[in-house]
Amino acid sequence: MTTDLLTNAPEVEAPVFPPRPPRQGRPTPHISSMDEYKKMYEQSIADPATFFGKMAQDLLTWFKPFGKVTFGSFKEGNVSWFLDGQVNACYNCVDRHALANPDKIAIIWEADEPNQHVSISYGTVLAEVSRLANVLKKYGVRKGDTVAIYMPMVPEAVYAMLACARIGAVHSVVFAGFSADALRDRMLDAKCKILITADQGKRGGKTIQLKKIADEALAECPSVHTVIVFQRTGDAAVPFHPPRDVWWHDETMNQRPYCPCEPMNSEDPLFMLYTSGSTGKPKGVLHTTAGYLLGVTATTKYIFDLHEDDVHGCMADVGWITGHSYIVYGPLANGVTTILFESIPTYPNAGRYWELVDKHKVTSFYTAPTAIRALRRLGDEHLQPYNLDTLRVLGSVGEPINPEAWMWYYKVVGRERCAIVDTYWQTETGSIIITPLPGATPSKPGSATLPFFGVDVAVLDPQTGKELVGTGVTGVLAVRSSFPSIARSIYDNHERYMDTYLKPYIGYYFTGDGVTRDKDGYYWIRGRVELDVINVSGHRMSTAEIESALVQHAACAEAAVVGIPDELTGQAIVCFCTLKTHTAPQATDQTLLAALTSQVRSHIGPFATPKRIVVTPDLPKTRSGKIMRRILRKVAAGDVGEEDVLNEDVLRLKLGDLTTLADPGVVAALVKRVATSQ
Ligand code: 6R9
Repeated sequence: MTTDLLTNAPEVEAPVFPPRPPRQGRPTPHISSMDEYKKMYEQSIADPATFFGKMAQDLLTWFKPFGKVTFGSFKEGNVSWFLDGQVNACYNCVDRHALANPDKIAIIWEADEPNQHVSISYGTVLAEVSRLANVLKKYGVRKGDTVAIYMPMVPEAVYAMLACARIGAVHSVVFAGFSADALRDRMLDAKCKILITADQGKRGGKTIQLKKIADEALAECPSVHTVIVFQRTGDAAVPFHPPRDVWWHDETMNQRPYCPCEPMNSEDPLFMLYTSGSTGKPKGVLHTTAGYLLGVTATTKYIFDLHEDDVHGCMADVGWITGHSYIVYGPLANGVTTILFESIPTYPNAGRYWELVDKHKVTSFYTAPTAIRALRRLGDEHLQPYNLDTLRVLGSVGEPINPEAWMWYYKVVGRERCAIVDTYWQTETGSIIITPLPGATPSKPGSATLPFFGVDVAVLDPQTGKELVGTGVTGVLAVRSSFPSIARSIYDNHERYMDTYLKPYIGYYFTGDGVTRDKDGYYWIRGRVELDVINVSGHRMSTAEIESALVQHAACAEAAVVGIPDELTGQAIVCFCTLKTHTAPQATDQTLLAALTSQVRSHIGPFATPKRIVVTPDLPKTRSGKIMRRILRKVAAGDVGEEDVLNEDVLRLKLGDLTTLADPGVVAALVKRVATSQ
């Protein structure tokens, strides 16, 4: 394991911001003191069965009560919660609110163009979800089948997820920024027979050709027999191939607006979502029904401090886990109003988020550090015209938030009156696991602070796996015992689940992140400990995926990809490629560089666009042939200059031990290439 990210972890000294007292007329926070948090946290660890048993009864509606609250262990890989209970996620997110209060607004859809929005009641959501659920049944979808969803940010994307949940189908949402190849691989892996998509998507004034891309993917997915196409734009030129393709509007129009909910066992799968790991093949992380639902319901309630009339604005895309948990399942299970935002923070100008907050009276707002940094750079004047007074909680997710961005969020957006919640979690944890609680936790800019209820955090020595106890320690972040929303498996590959998460340190769930526990017991996430997973603007991807895209280009012999620090995007992608000999003269050819870039974009998606591609005669390798990414990362980040290579001692100081390099001359050549290529 590469652990140089963890060496020399700086002493963490930071200012402390106590929780803000509630303003006049605002609700008292659910958890309003550190003592209350500590008491509940201790209970949740000492007796999780009682703690979560009660919470599951209080927060969820059950068709049949559960028996044993928790069973299984990380050691065995058989974690399960709320055994033999029967529950339906859609019922909890829609029906129970629609039955009590059908006119209450469930979703506010803020369209790409700023003057368009639609408010949708819980009653309407129930009817629309039911109609689609009946369409799915008509096309043969049954409990346990997987349905692929490749949708833009429209309410129908949410209906599609909930319709699956309603009839017990397992949804597999593929982010609409993914390419045809990526969609194809995911549909094949999940053995999908149905795809729900749209003619086109709109984002930041641009049109995304979803159906065209889907058609390309479908050409190699013969098992998909039905494609339900929602008309977002109605463009007549969009390809449509009956009988495989059917229109959403034609089909739903003919269905009854009620469909009964399938009672699901607590441990039945609810959805799968692909995420990048250390190999090129994405893994379908599998979440089950009751545990996931309880995790997101509880975290949304306590971390965003939701109350009856709140409007929750999570700016993520439903194609990522943040959208699943904090746009769809978490807010709707709590019966509040959730915002679905189709656009981007800078369209038509950098005031878009704040206009949205003002217009819809958003009370909790959730975005990623990359957006916060970009908006901060564009200037405070974009906030001036708007009234942000309704805001109480501001959340951050996806990567560490640097203290400067935190302070800007706190002062300029929150006007020093809002709680900042830096929430740490992963696709695999299903819900937030380390976070402050508004009203209770004193914050430190840059720290995700303390664990949520039931999350028993450990810091391990990466080499020995021994627990590093006490304060002022840095190691890898692990969790000692299971909590309800932890993923149960990888779709059709339990062995990979065990190998990735549960076997590296027996008895623990391994997050893959480095962490420091400071003198006050606060956690500071330090990023991935392995260099093979990188995080660009909060999008997690594996270097192997990008490398495998590059080597599929006819000219590319070998590729090595690294992440380098980037002020705006957190990390940026730098690719090193060697060329097949017959193409070598084109090494700096702009057309070749453009072709390699588009190779990555078309295999993965535009969000994986490399910042830089360096064509080099050779890559640094160990004698056993392993590429030394550690060296590439430092060279790419500009840590080594041309003059440094002249002095062996300086080089050793900057790059570490180079004795395992098969050909030490490679470094000088590399540094030169990086300096001369743009
Ligand atoms: C929710 C989500 C997970 C990885 C995770 C970590 C990084 C997420 C963070 C954070 C520091 C935070 N990460 N939140 N790092 N502070 N508040 O992003 O899921 O896409 O699976 O990524 O993101 O490295 O391991 P996912």
